[in-house]
Formats: sequence, structure tokens, C-alpha cells
Amino acid sequence: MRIEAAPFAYDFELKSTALVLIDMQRDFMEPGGFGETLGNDVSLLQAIVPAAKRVLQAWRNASGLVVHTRESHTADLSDCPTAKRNRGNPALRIGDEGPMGRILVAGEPGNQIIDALAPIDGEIVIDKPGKGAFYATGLHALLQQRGITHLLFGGVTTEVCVQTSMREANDRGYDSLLLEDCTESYFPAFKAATLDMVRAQGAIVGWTAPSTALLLALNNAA
Ligand code: C5J
Repeated sequence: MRIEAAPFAYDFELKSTALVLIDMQRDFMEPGGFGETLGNDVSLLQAIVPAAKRVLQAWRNASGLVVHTRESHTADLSDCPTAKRNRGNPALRIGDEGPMGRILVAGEPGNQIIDALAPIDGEIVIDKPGKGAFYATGLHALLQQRGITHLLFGGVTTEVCVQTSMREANDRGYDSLLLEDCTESYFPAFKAATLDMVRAQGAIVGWTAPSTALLLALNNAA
């Protein structure tokens, strides 16, 4: 299959490609979570939910592998470096009790993926203590076991966990494409810059394309 992408067309096979949705969890998407405690306007991120939902449905219909990630820490915070917890001047720190439970702690209501994109049976869910999806997780091994070589990325936030994960994927040999309207930042300029950085220098990190280009490729192949 081929997606019309930037800086040039992206070729992939369904059986060796996974859709990776990064951190579409309430902590970042809804008021009262980690994103808001850092002073961000979380409503900006809601704009991508319809496109991400369409892509997820189409990918499921095509029987493609889906990976969801959550930025989360264990209840005792033993996997949360002190530097990470102390960083910034948030109203609530990681592990503190907030309106959606303890901030960025696994199993808490705020740590759940939003209902619109909730994982279903057979999909991989990765709890990651870092910004990147590969750091201190079993993701690479799980993808290798399944023969995955190509990754389609969406999620939040573009310049933090999404970009970090794409760079980690790049160093591990994956060909990655970022779905432009399925990723968002609290800072529109950072999103734009990240899309440029990813596809610069002949796809130095990967490709970008609107989700309609993926949907068209899936439709043509059906
Ligand atoms: C952040 C993330 N922004 N998922 N996490 O701290 O991008």
C-alpha cells in the first residue's frame, strides 16, 4: 500500500504495520489532569479526537495491529525519577490526588484512555514511565515478535511523547509516519515545527500525511 505523504510517498504492508496511538489518556485530554496542572489549555487537544477515531475504526476494520500507550507510573512512584516529579511548578505533581485520581498513576481514572479511543481485546496497551514508548517497556520485543517494521503514529503531545517515540522508533529501524490531524500539542507552533522536523532532510525521522491519505490507501486496497 502507498500513502501520499511528505517528503515523499510512504509504502507499507498492512501485516507489518502497526497503528500507535500515544497517550490519548484523560490525564492529558481532560481538565483536572497532568496537562492542565502544568498550566495548559487541554481543550486544544480535543480537536483531533474525530480524526483519530476514524483512523482507529478503519485500521480495526482492516485487521491492523493497534498499540495504545499511556504515560503512567506505578503507585509507589518507584519508576518516576525525582527530577521528573520535581520539574516545573505544577498545581499538582505526579502521584498527587487530583479530581481524576492520582496524577499519572496506573489504574487511576485519569490514566485511562478516553472513551472514544478505548482499547478493545487483542490490542496492545503499553504503560510507559518515560516520554518515549520504547524506554523501559517491552514494546520493541512485542513488535518484533509480530514482524512489524512500519509504524503509523498519532496521539499527544506532538513534540513531547509522540516525537520522542518516533525518534526512538527511528533508531530501532522502524519506518514511521505521523498522521498530521491525529496529533496535537498545547502549543500549535510546536506541532508545526515537529511536523517539519520529522520530514526534513529526506524523512530524517519519518513521514507525515493527513489521515485522509491513509483512509484512501485502505479504501483502495479493500
Ligand atoms: C507530556 C506527553 N507532554 N504524553 N507527555 O508530558 O506528551
